[in-house]
Amino acid sequence: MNPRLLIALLLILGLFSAWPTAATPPYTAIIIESGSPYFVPKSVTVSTGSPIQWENPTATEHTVTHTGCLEDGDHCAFDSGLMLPNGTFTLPGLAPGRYPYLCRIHPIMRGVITVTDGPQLPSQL
Ligand SMILES: [Cu+2]
Repeated sequence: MNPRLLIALLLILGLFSAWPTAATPPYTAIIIESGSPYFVPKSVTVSTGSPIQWENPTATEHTVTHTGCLEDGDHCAFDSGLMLPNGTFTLPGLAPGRYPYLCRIHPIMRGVITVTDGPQLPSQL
């Protein structure tokens, strides 16, 4: 093989393997843990319309419930219902705003989602 062609191929392969989006899931992942801080990361910032997925690798059932769901009226932005062990809950996206949430079963488990109305800045990644 032509050595220049070989070098070009290797460069192209290197570029693709280093492409940051290739191995990144198309959503922000939050892992549930049995100990503090329970939601990892506890605080996330995403741009509007960007999906978020919670994963429950614990041996216990949990919920991901917007605090607005605990009040009267229609301030409930999201409520996972019971998340079984190894279950996941995915939100397709949220309107801009700040969304504190908790686990209905263990209210000590709390996190917060901040949704911005623009593209995510590198400093927030
Ligand atoms: Cu819980």
